[in-house]
Amino acid sequence: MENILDKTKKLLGISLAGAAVLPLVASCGEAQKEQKPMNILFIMCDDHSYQTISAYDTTFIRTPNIDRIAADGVRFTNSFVANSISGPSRACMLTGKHSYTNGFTDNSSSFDGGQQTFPKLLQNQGYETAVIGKWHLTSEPTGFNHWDILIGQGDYYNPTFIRNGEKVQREGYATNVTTDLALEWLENGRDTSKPFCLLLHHKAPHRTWMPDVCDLNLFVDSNFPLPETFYDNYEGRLAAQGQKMSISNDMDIVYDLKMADKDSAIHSRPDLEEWGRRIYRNMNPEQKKAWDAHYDVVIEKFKAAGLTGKELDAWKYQQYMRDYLRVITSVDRNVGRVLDYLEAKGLDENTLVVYTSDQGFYMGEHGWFDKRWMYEESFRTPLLVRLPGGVKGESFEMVQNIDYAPTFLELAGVEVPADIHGCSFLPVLKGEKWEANRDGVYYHYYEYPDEHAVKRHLGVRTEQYKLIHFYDDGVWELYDLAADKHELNNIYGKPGTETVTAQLKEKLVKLQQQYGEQQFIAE
Ligand code: SGN
Ligand code: CA
Repeated sequence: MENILDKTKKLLGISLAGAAVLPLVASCGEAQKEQKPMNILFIMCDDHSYQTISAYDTTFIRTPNIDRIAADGVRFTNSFVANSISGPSRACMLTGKHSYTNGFTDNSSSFDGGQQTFPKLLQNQGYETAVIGKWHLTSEPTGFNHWDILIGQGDYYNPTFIRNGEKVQREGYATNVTTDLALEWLENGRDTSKPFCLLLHHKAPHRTWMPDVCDLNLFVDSNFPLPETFYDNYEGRLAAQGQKMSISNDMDIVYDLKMADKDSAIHSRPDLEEWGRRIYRNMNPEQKKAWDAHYDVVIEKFKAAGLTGKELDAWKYQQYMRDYLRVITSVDRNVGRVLDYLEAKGLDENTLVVYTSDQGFYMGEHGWFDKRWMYEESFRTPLLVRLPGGVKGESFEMVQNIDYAPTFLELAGVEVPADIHGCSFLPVLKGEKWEANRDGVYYHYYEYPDEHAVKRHLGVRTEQYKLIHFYDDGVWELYDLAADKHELNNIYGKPGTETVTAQLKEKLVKLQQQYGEQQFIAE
């Protein structure tokens, strides 16, 4: 992907081609009265990296359907999350508030559904609202006319959903089934006299990256180069030294990489191995047949090769990437089905379409899979937004997932409540100047101790710098993103950084005060 900071220099570089901005709020004037209200289609995947969307980066895969949203809308290059993990990220989006305020700080939390959310405010405005797919907030959804959600993380094959409180198991592959349910609701389920807001939230491509059977034979001959930082030694970064998300050391051969051979000759971590086999047992005979036809061949080759050391690392990386990209292929195909539906029904003319992920993901950078860190690959998240009549192009504004709620509200003509932390980026979509109400982007991750062993941290990012505080250990990190895009060189405490450090700490404290986070004021 191109250097973001080079691009940032071209700030405000949005193309104004086709920028006939529609009057969005039907409040005054004849023309506006005839304007149909805007629907909202909010598509989100789980763990989809911007590295694997060709509108961002063509290194790995082509995603022609997701790219349709970018081609007709805005690609946000500097799009960030507030807390890089599923439940917290979703809670930030629903409320427009940082984790400390919305109360959902890590995946063991339960969302307080009594609080203000954008679906509730849209409902009050006369919208028909629905959430279909992954929810992951423990408590039952509130503020939706219709909900049909996966249980917890959900399963890739034959998943059980909870439809308005009732469990229903559905045969098929999760991404297809979730899309079917969304199309069914759009076609027959909703009250067509009202504008709609549909949250279509896929489980894919979450671990363990299980492809649809029809995509198993894709990428078999592809060989992806290891990222430059694959063998990072984490020098100068204490927290990174203790993590457990390394492809070499923590990715399981059977559970993650599907080497569950029939004679059990391959052994892995017993608990994970058992989970891997259980997932397989959940498939129907037809699915198992297709699965075996593909993986049995890979398993035999893998056993015969007897790989160790760096050869084994490289094999794991290829296997991981192939499965991940197969899962993305299915996501892209299903995004295409939904966009086609909107076009066929003429709904594309008055539907805002958003494509995003609950956070970014590591494609082997620093040797990792997973997310959680404030480092770029997991702090950033894809964000493509198509506003009918809006501008097309790329925006370098630093937006965050707390901005989605106010954007949707402003679009719907709802006054944005003053307690929302985010800032509507609707002006950006309309090609207007954006006045964000923040001084840098604030981040706070809380989930420790837990799987992958990422220490709690908070920080601030500006266009050029990032300051991170691992507060339980009193450790600081500072990166100059212009000089060190891979964040390998922690310059905190180095001579010459005193002024910038003091400025960033001041910004951090200011942001904590602005967001009412009193808990961890930095020194
Ligand atoms: C599961 C995964 C983890 C992942 C978390 C959080 N393990 O616990 O690898 O980090 O979800 O992911 S697994 O063995 O169950 O796959 S999140 O995106 O839902 O927050
Ligand atoms: Ca996720």
